[in-house]
Amino acid sequence: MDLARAVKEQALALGFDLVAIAPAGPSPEWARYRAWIERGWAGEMTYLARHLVPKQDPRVLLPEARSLILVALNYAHPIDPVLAQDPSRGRISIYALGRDYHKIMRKALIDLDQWLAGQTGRSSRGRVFVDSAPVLERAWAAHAGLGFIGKNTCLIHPERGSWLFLGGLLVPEALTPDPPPRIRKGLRDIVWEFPDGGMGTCGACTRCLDVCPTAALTAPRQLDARTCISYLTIEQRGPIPIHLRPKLGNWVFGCDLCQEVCPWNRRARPATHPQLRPHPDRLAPPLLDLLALDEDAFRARFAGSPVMRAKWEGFMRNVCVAAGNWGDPAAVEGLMHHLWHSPLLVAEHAAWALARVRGAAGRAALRHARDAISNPQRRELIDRALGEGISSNQ
Ligand code: B12
Ligand code: SF4
Ligand code: SF4
Repeated sequence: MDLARAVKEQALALGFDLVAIAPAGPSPEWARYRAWIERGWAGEMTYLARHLVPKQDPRVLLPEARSLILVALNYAHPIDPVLAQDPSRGRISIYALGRDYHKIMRKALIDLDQWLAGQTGRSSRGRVFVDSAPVLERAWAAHAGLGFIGKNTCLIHPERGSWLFLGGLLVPEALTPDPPPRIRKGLRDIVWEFPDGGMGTCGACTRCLDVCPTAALTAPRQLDARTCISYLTIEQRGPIPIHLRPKLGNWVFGCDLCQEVCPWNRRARPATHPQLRPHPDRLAPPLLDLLALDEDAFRARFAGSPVMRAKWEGFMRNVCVAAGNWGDPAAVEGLMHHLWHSPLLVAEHAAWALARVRGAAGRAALRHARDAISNPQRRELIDRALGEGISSNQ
C-alpha cells in the first residue's frame, strides 16, 4: 500500500476524523496573516507577531521536513437552546466542554509520528503542531483540502461543518500529497472546488457577520480579534472594555455564535472521541455556582480543560460580567464577596455588575461598601461604577 494511504488509515485509527497531506514548502496565505498582524488585530496576543517570520515556511521548525500531515478532530456537540439562553447560566464554548484538545491531539500525533518512523526506519522525530508551534494551521488545512474558509474565518468541511480542531505533523518523508482545491471567484462569493467533486462556498449568506454581537467580523473572512468575545474572555488578561461588556451576554469562556448559525454545521455529527464528551459541570452552569468558586475550587472543577487558560482571575472577571448582564438581585451576595475580597481586576468587574442589578439592591450594596471599605483603590472603582456624580453628592 502507498505510504500516504497507510499514514491516513493510521491517523483515522488513532481517532482523527479527517486527514490530508501537503508537501512542505512556503506557507499558503502567509501574506494575509502578515496583513492581519500589521493591522494590530492580534491585540495582546504578541506571540502571534513573533510567529510572523517562522510562519512563512514550516521547514524553519524542521529543516528536513518534506511533508505536512494535517488532521482534524470533530468536537461537535448539540446544545440545549433553553439552557444556553438562560441568562442565569454561564455559557462555555463547546470546544471547552471536554478534555483539553491540545493534550488529546498532541498525544495522538506523537503516536502517529512514532508509527511512521517505525515504518520508514528513521530514528529522528517529526514535529507536532496543535497551536503550539508557529504554523498557519487553517491555511495549511485548507490548502491540503480539509475544507474551505468561511466568512466567519473558520475552516469548514463540506460534510462535517466547522466544529473541528486542527493540528498536524511535519515529517521528513516525502508522502504523496493531496491535490489542493481549486479556488475561484463565484458570482456571490469565493468557491473552493475539491478534487473529489465537493464544493465549498458561503454564497450570499452573511449569518455569521449578522449575529456577531461585537461586530468583530468586520467583513467576510476578516476578524478583529480585539473585539471578539473569544479573545476577550480567554486571551485578554486585563479589564474587558466597558462598552463591550453588555455584548458578552452570558458567555463566560469563548463564543460559538458565528458557528452556531452556520448552515454548514447542520450536517455536523456529534463528536465520538470519548475524551471530548462534555463534562456535565460545564454545560451552562448556574452563574451563582460559578461566582462561589475560589481558586482551589476553580482548579478542581476545570482541571484538564481549556478553561484553565483564562486562569481563575480572568474567568471570574467573565463571570462577573455575565452576572451584570443577568442583572438579578440574587447575584448581589456573590458579587459583593468579590468586591471585598478578590483582586482589583475582579473587584472592578463585580462593581460594574452590581451597578447593573435590577432594582435598588445592587447600588445600595455598592454605596454601603463605599462607606465601609477603607482601601482607596476599591473605593475608587466603586465610585466609577456608581457613576461620576456620587463623590460630589457625598
Ligand atoms: C489567534 C487565534 C484565535 C484568535 C483570532 C481568531 C481569528 N479568526 O484569527 C481568537 C482568540 C479570536 C480565536 C477564536 C477562536 N478560535 Co482560534 N486560533 C487562533 C490561532 C492560535 C491562530 C489564528 C490566526 O493566526 N489568526 C490570524 C488569521 C489571519 O489567520 P487564520 O485565521 O489562520 O486565517 C488564515 C486562513 O484562514 C487563510 N484565509 C483567510 N481568508 C482567506 C481567503 C481565501 C480566499 C483564502 C484562499 C485563504 C484565506 O489565510 C489566513 C492567514 O494564513 C489558531 C491556531 C493556529 N496556530 O493557527 C486557533 C484556531 C484558528 N482557533 C480555533 C478555534 C476552535 C477558535 C474558536 C472557535 C474558539 C471559541 N469557540 O471561542 C474561536 C472562533 C472565532 C473565529 N470566528 O475565528 C481553531 C479553528 C478550527 C477551525 N475549524 O477553523 C484553531 C485552528 C485552533 C485549533 N488548533 O484547532 N482564535
Ligand atoms: S466568536 Fe463570537 S464574538 Fe467572535 S467573531 Fe464569532 S460571533 Fe463574533
Ligand atoms: S454563516 Fe453563512 S457566511 Fe458565515 S461561514 Fe457559515 S455559510 Fe459562510
